[in-house]
Amino acid sequence: MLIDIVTIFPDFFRGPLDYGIVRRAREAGLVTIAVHDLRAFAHDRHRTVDDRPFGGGEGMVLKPEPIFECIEAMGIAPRGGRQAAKHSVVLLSAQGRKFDQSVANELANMERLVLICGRYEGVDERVGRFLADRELSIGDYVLSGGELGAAVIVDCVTRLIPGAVGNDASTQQESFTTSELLAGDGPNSTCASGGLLDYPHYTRPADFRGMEVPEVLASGNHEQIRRWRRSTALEKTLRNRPDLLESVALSAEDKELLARSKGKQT
Ligand code: 9D3
Repeated sequence: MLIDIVTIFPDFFRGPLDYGIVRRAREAGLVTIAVHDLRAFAHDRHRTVDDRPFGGGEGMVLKPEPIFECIEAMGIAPRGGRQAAKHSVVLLSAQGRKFDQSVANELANMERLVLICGRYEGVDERVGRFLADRELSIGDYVLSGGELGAAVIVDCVTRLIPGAVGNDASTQQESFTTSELLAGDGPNSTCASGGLLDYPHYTRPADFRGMEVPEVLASGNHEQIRRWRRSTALEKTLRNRPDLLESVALSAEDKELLARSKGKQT
């Protein structure tokens, strides 16, 4: 997969994409990340990429010409042929649809993905309407620009490329993996899955400054461990993300475990 990032801060991406799974995926040739300096597509002496908003108001707006010309210079399919070519052009903006794991799955099927980073007060609307295929936000908070969003999307999408993560099963069972993808591995698996938050993890020492690991985990009783993990995953989801419980199919055992934990809530 080829990922192109269009930004006025190309140096921003020295670092965040050079670690862990993304680094290994790049080294293995599973993904190539090309960072493009938008200012290279400005025409004037001052390499201007922004201008004042029509209609007045605060701040500056990224001009359309450098962005259109940058994408046109990259050999991206025209909008009509994007689906067939498996190319996708994404504008990162605070006004976009919210990025989530199902959007990540769609983007991971592309052969080429272009991420345009917004800056200043915004991007000329014609970029979103006539050049990009979609406009994405990474969440309901105000960032200074799209660069962090692009880094988030690169990380999330790269780890979905087959071979990028050592153990294929582990990507399939993470929190937030959509339930469709979990067909064949129902909510009774030992890993928290199917849209619940993950269960708590512990490693040695068994007693750290008097903070003890739950006894059941050292019991060797795999059925009890499975029930404890499912129960704690349900509890944690109820406490931190009750919205997730609404779109998850709970088994009879889940309902029993939840009812029991609701009785002794801390
Ligand atoms: C007056 C309204 N502005 C807030 C000060 C709107 C605004 C403009 C530009 C808000 C944010 C930005 C810059 N943000 C992004 O480009 C951005 C973003 C975000 O702010 N939140 C979540 N995801 C993203 S992706 C790009």
